[in-house]
Amino acid sequence: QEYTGIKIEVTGFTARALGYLREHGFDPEGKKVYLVAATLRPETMYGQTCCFVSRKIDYGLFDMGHGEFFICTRRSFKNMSYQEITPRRGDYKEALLVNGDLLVGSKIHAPLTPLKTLRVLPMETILESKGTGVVTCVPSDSPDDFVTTRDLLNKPEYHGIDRDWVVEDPISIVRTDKYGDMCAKTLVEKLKIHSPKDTQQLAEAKTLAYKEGYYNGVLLKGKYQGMKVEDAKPKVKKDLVDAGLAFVYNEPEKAVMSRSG
Ligand code: ZZB
Repeated sequence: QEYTGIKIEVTGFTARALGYLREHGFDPEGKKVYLVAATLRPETMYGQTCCFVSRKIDYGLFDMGHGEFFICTRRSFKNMSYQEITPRRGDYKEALLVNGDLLVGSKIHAPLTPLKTLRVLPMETILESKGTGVVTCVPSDSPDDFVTTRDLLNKPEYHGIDRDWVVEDPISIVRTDKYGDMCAKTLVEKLKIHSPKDTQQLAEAKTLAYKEGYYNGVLLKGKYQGMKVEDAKPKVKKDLVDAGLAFVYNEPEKAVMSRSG
């Protein structure tokens, strides 16, 4: 599986996170710290509304050299370390472990989205065994993201977040004849998906959204506006990589298999 690793800069840690980091000898002042989200849909980065982490995951903070740090699962950083992405081949010792809970509420800056400042929010269904354990939220085109966002808006206290951190409206970025400008919303309603825990229906919605978006979608935003998704996807990806905002990251076969049991 080939993912695009999107570098989402942390522009403001919460006071709680700052306290923890400093207490453990890491001062983010003057450094660039990135949450690395693994995506299969780089062309949808125009529609990011937040970045998801899991409270069940202890992420590593990894030194990338030149004052840059990555936050992602150790498993994914280990893979990266054998793909010429990190400073030293086979070196995947984190500087520090940071639980996802500490990151929730932090301010971030993500590439291509028109929203200047986004927040880190919790997603319970993130798998530690896939990608980087960090998921960028595109509620217009990802049914999982749409449903999780709706759940956060409905029960902010339960989720231990400030409702203001959640962007209410998805950004339309891809149009298909079948599902309109917000395929995730359309599919979630059509399949009557109520909760992020409706995993089976969500998997079905995701498959339909991938297919329709890829083969029949037209991009509505950015430099390649009006182009078919199929054609725009590699171009957006290349632009992001060339600008140093993303990198290509491969997930070995073994890890892909372990996620289906
Ligand atoms: C942005 C995005 C926009 C995504 C979209 C999808 C869609 P897959 O197909 O099962 O390999 N993801 C990445 N890592 C994880 C994880 N550890 N746990 C849960 N979800 C994860 O899934 C890859 C996609 O699932 C990734 O691409 C990411 O969300 C999420 F419009 O990034 B995506 C129809 C889907 N649309």
